[in-house]
Amino acid sequence: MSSVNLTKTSKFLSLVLRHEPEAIGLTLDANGWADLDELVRLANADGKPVTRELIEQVVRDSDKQRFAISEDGARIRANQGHSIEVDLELAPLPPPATLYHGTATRFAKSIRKLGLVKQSRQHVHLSSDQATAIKVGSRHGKALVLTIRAGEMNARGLSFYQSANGVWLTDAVAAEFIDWP
Ligand code: HQG
Repeated sequence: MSSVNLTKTSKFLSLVLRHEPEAIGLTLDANGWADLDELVRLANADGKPVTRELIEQVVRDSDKQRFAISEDGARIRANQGHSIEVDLELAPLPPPATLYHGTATRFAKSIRKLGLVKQSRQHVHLSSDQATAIKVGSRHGKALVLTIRAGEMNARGLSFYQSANGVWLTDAVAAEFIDWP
């Protein structure tokens, strides 16, 4: 299978499992799971020629492990990144002392004023390494890596979660917890 096809399928899965299941008439349960056979059927009915095998390959090979298939193979969900409200049943976890957030320089002024807000997603996304933050930030423009004093936030009672694919999540980051380069 060509990588173009895999990327296209991954983007399609992100769309229907994180943002717009209704685009193909799919429904997710409260925890974000979709029936895999139903997803394949509805996708094909909508002119997206995907197969269960192709989806399984995307899930297996995804560089960021964006999706998970249930143990019985019947269901699929996105590990993080949702804009629709789903409960991923993540337990709060003490974060490392510092985490990183990749953004773009054009957002700096607003972030200095408001801190980090989750915009359309369910959480603010943070990474434990700077290289990931640079990649995430570059999607929006000239990358800017902010250092987040996560340990201090946690000590003040703010919760952190880690998605199944290792992304750190929190509700918001007040400006006082952000160190600038
Ligand atoms: C910015 C990808 C102005 C924030 C990535 C970011 C990630 C503000 C943008 C995942 C702001 C939101 C999420 C404020 C935050 N003023 N701008 N007060 N507060 N922002 O795409 O973190 O490849 O919703 O800095 O790898 O970029 O899709 O979030 O630039 O893990 O799996 O608002 O998406 O994963 O952008 O990316 P996004 P994100 P996938």
